[in-house]
Amino acid sequence: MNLLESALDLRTFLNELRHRQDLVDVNTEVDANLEIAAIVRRVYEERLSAPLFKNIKGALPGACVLGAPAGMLNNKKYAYSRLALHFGLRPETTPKEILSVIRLAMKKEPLDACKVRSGPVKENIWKENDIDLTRFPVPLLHEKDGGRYIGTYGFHIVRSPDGKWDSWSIGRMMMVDHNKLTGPAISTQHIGMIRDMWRKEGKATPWAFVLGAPPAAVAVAGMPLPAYISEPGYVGALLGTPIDVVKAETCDLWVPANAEIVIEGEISLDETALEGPMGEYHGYQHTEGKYLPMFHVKAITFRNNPILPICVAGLPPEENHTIWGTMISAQILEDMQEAGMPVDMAWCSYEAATCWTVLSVDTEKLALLNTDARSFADHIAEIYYSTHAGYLVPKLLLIGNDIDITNIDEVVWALATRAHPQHDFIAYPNIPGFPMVPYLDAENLSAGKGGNMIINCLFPEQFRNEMRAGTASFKHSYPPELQEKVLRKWREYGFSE
Ligand SMILES: Cc1cc2nc3c(=O)[nH]c(=O)nc-3n(C[C@H](O)[C@H](O)[C@H](O)COP(=O)(O)O)c2cc1C
Ligand SMILES: [Mn+2]
Repeated sequence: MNLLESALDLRTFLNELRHRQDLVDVNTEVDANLEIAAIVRRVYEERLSAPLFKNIKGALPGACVLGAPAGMLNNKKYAYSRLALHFGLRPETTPKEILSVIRLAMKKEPLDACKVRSGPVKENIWKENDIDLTRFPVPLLHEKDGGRYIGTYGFHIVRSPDGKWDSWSIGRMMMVDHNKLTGPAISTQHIGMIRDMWRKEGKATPWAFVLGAPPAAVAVAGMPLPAYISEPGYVGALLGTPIDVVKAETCDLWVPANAEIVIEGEISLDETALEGPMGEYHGYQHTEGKYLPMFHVKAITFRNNPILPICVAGLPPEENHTIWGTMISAQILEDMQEAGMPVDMAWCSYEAATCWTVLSVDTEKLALLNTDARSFADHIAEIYYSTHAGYLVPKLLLIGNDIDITNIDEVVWALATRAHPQHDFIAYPNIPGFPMVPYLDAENLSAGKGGNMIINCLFPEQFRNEMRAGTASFKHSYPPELQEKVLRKWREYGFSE
């Protein structure tokens, strides 16, 4: 097992998956026009091994596409193994352990990327007339998408004009033509904040976009770390070793040396292009596109036989849930504990498509606050929605820590049986929220708010660290000796496991 190296290098990551029989090398010819995406969709939905497409109709010879880089597995024990490998963690790692590792890095000093002179990403360099995005196997992901997306699992690199803040962030990139792209740069996301700084100076934003970066770097680029924190330094701290970077060809940005493909250029000052629609993280396919910033390509560098990783967004679980949801959960848990809240776990249930977060409330600590449901919810709302991470996820469930909030069955049970319809569903219509949430109406969208809600699933007794009723279950309704006996004799009774 080569765990740390897998977090640092996509090709090592793939070899490790292959070794575990969690990679399917697809040598049959496939079409980037919908066929690849349909296969990847089925892989997510059936929780199968990641496909590596090696024979793509009409593409640059040797170019490959990797699907479902952080998809889930059916096998319960290894369900999170592909996600865990992004951080160099063993296949049995649980969500709680993943969050601990991510949070530990927040307490460490940043370890800045290491500037090196060259690397595999410079094996091929296209400039000026050589630039042609269409030579890559840029997939059409859903029948009703407004264009082909080269970037669904890649990250933007931008730097503040004063040079103090390097931002790495995942964002989708649609191909406009052979040397232009378009995609979101929302002004509450860091790419948008930094672009606004450049625009204030009347300048286009120097920009690079990285595909096939070290898996840990991709995961961190999908993490809502607070503003002014540079993701590259954080990834270094997370892995205990810096990421090697090389200088871009056309601007003073530094890009991962072993990336598969780097597209560089600038984000236009005010030029736009029609982007989308695209099947999205919440599971819906909108029908209208939007005018979003134009990205001009000035150079492309790539490895021999480049691998393009993709996420085919839609119904969970895909990377908008397994990566984005997990990274958001880690940041929210940190923010809640920093604010002194009695919260021992946070989890964006993948099944809720990154539209709700569950907080596990430590009822022993809750009782010390001597509070009630409404005051507690109001206090949590004030903290949660004001954070960069909490702002992204509109619904928040509060559940006592007798429940394992990473187990969706238990969460549904608590939601259905503990939240009182008259006073536990508390809307916060005046707190601003993320505009991509699918149930927002036109009025909400123009006001930038209206979609936020806390659902209190704590019984009133839990505010005194008491319980309304015991649980009727194998674990709770029988003496431990009897449970042991039953487990010991399980096969003797005639069950196979
Ligand atoms: C697969 C995937 C796709 C994503 N696509 C987008 C996107 O298109 N637009 C966006 O604003 N955020 C997108 N995100 C979420 C951002 O990457 C995330 O909010 C991150 O925190 C942004 O970086 P920042 O906090 O430095 O702004 C995506 C995340 C993942 C994992
Ligand atoms: Mn950031």
